[in-house]
Amino acid sequence: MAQADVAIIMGSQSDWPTMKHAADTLAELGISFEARIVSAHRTPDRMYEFAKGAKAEGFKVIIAGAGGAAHLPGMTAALTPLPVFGVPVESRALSGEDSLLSIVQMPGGIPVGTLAIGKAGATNAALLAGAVLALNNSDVEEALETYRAERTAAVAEFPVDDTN
Ligand code: RP5
Repeated sequence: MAQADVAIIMGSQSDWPTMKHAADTLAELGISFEARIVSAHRTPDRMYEFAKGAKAEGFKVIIAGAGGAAHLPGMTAALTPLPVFGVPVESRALSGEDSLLSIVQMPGGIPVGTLAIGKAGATNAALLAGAVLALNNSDVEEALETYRAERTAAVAEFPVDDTN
């Protein structure tokens, strides 16, 4: 069984600077995770093995990030009953619009919960994973409440002049 509740998978090492935001957010919420590089087109056998075995390994949610012709989240979702959240990584050629459209346009029947391009998407994927886990875990529920309360408290009521 996996020691972690959430699997963060990504197509390439180059996705890590984006996907690290998901990892950091899960860590802040006290949620266990494991990050792996699993490419749909460079390591298809690894992808198949991972996705087929993810539930049996003990994972409860999968966060999948990929860029360009981003097949990884959809292919993974096709191979597992676990919820899959897709993060479009900002690509060099098309700034992530290609990634977004590749991930979000799943035909009806195999869902991928698709987030925003880049850092915001990676962060929110972790928060959504947390919301799923919180249904059966009061520690995560509390951590999510604290996360929101801290961000609410950090918003000043009035704007100030830029000091630069
Ligand atoms: C995708 O191709 C990866 O998810 C990555 O976003 C993109 C580019 O990969 P590299 O050429 O940087 O390895 O598979």
